[in-house]
Amino acid sequence: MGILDEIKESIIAMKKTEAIEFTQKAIDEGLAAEEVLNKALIPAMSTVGDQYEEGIKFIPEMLMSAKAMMGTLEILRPILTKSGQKSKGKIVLGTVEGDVHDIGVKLVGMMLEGAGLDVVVLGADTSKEEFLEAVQEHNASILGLSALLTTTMAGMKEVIDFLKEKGVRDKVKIMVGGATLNQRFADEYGADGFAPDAAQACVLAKRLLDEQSKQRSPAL
Ligand code: B1M
Repeated sequence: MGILDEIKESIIAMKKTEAIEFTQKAIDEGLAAEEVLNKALIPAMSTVGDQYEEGIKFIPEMLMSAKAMMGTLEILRPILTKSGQKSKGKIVLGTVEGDVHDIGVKLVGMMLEGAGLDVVVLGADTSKEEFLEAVQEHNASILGLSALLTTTMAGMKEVIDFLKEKGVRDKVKIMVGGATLNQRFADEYGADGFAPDAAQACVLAKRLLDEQSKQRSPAL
């Protein structure tokens, strides 16, 4: 079995220590962090989700695999977050209220940091009031909302509507993402953009920052 399969299988098998060791080995052998992510870590979690649906895994097992995945992400963090660039702008990120999934949003945060943004990750189960407070406190250029459940994704619209009600919506760009989302929902909720994965989130954030700076200082 190749090293990427070893990582993937150890996450699926909920073996955190092994998963971390194999990830470190892969990096030491010269594999790119993105390759480890896209060919081992993300496919592992996708298999875990399938096994949950098939009744092979239950919530405690899904959680143990998630912990193994988080452990491997800590090995990749210094590589993914290294940017060497001056801050391009600030983004506040979090998963909406009622949703405990935070691996994706943390990963997106690491990649955005690596792309040169100043990132504040609020984590999972974040209320609309907490989002508003963080956007104002950090004077964020972008707010990023994540949701993994069909039952929680409408929470994004609640956050956006709340920001409108408080007069803050026009001061911040809003991007959304998460496995259950797509562009249609993003438009319906009134977001400025949707990204299907962390790499696309970096492209989108840069576009939104450009739009934001043009709006804040329009050409004379
Ligand atoms: Co949950 N879970 N889970 N779970 N879980 C899913 C999401 C599910 C698809 C599994 C399945 O049935 N196949 C399913 C949702 C079905 C649906 O609603 N359509 C599900 C369910 C049902 C549940 C519970 C309701 C189960 C229950 O209690 N009966 C429950 C929910 C509790 C709650 O939130 N209230 C639950 C609980 C859990 C655990 C706690 C055990 C654990 C989460 C641990 C944690 O996050 N700390 C867990 C896990 C691990 C999963 C799966 C297996 C993996 C999720 C993950 O971390 N993926 C997941 C199955 C799956 O996704 N296929 C599943 C890896 C991560 C890197 O990807 O988060 O998609 P992802 O993020 C991606 C993109 O989506 C995107 O970029 C990321 C990187 O590429 N992205 C953004 C994400 N946010 C973004 C934001 C952006 C841009 C892009 O801009 C701001």
